Amino acid sequence: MSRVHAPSIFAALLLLGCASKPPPPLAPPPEPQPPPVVEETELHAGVTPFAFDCAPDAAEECNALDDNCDGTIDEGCGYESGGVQITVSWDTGADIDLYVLDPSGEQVFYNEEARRTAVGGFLDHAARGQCRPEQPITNVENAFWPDPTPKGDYVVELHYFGPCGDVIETHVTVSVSVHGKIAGVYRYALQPEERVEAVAFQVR
Ligand SMILES: [Ca+2]
Ligand SMILES: [Ca+2]
Repeated sequence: MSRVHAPSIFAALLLLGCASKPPPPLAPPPEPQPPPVVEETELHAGVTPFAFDCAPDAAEECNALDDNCDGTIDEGCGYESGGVQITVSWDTGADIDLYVLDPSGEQVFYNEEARRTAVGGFLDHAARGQCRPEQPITNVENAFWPDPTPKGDYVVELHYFGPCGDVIETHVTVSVSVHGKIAGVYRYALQPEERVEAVAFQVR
């Protein structure tokens, strides 16, 4: 005569209970979000949109331009892109600094304690022109924000910190990429010691 142990009956009942229980409803898939859009771009007097002519077969250079039209600025140069990427370059040995006020209300810039903001902004490449000629890529600064793109206001400020040699006007290029697309390319002739809110835009 076979014996049935109490734990076996318990296990069988448990299995039966599980089998008769309807599976929990699946969570609905997340609603697809519309891609972010850039609105209300404002340019400081003297800042001009630059119709840069990219080419898909071009080599990507470290120049604050999306040479190969893939929507990412300067990939391969050692700094990052993301939900938002803002890159500046300039054409002299001057020390030019990029400041960006972002939707958190904080500003990223070169200072070690100001390189990150609450919404993930990060100035990951600072440069000092010919003041630090030993530095790699001396005339590009780059900041990026992660995906999903933080929504809100961005203000791009440029500062001619020091000439590092000849005190001369410096032509600065600013490129903005949002969610993998170039949102704008701008140029401005920055004067020695000038500090200017060059470009402002909203991401919605
Ligand atoms: Ca590119
Ligand atoms: Ca480039």
